[in-house]
Amino acid sequence: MRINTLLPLTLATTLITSITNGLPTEELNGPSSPHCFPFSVSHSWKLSLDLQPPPMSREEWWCAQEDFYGFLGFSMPFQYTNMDYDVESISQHLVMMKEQFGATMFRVYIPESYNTQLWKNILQAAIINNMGVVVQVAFPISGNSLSLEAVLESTLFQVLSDSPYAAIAPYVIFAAEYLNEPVGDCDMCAAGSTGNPADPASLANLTQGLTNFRNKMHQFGIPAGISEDWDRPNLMSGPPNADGVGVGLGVIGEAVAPIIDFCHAHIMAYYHNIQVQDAWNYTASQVLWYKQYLPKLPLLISEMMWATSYNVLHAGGYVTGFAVAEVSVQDYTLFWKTVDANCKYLKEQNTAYFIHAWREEGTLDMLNDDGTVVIPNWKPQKWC
Ligand SMILES: *[C@@H]1O[C@H](CO)[C@@H](O)[C@H](O)[C@H]1NC(C)=O
Ligand SMILES: CC(=O)N[C@H]1CO[C@H](CO)[C@@H](O)[C@@H]1O
Repeated sequence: MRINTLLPLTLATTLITSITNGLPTEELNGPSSPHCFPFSVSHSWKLSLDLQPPPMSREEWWCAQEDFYGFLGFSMPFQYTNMDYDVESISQHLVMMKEQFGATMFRVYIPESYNTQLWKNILQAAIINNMGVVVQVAFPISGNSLSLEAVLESTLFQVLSDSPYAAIAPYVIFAAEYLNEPVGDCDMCAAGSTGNPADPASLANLTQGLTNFRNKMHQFGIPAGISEDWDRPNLMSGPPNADGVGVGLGVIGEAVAPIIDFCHAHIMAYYHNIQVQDAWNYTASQVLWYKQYLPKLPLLISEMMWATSYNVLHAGGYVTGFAVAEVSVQDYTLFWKTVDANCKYLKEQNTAYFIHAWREEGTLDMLNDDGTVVIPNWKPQKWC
């Protein structure tokens, strides 16, 4: 535990006393400061329903980067659901994530509702449940009509600059992702291009759009970057080695690395023809790849998944046919429990993760159609 020297002396003294008195270990395995969001053990460290920002800087409010390891929560899709984003509905999901899994944050995935109300409702539900949020401006996938994406940005900027949520939002929003797999899905590929995201016009679109978005988010104090799979040899990563893993940064990786504040990585053994018993080795090796080639960027696994059965939308393995990866409830459970069992490794590597996904992604979902969850009675470790 790091004792924050900025703490009031009395509090620091109490802490030291508690440590020497031998507090239960769960108190020692907590955030580096007992007063920080969203992992605080202090009940007074809460987002305020009156929408007043906390009386401190954003930097003092959020937990230190060293606390961001292990399980954070779920990717929460807002896809296909223009009706399903009222505060009550979002909040019910958040309550389940918190109570059943111990989630402290959620990640907004593909918010397919193009209005300020969506952002306001997400913020309101997060405040009610005292959770941190990663937002994302992502749509369309695999298309280059970017008018909808522009609306997502402008509605978000409007809420951040001029709404009842403007002041508190940077204390709720941890980070902002520009698009979702923009390279893999070729979201910024120039109209009429060959569909190769490394083409000069397409790459210029990506770096320009990302730079503009990041500059704007910095006005609100919020870090920005992309959420992407860097295991794309010759694009994000360099030429492949004998195992097919890209070595070093590729042409797009080189261009993007200097203009992002974090690495939100998609580490997806599921899509790489890897069997479930080998999936952790791939995952752990990828974590090392990010640490080696992007050492200065905070690392968070924003997308990682397994499937409970064949999933026509997300085939996994060879996309042309059935998933090579074994898919069943048992495999899904084994995958996630193995990730959790390696919490100490994730701590050593200062790497946190979201489970992808909560809902709307077919057999990747934790939430079943009947409202139960695929892995009951399981709280993945936040502290280890
Ligand atoms: C993955 O497995 C190989 C072969 O057993 C081993 O040498 C390597 O250290 C493992 N990587 C990680 C990150 O665990
Ligand atoms: C959104 C965006 O920046 N689109 C540009 C992508 O690149 C093409 C070709 O250079 C431009 O015509 C688009 O305006």
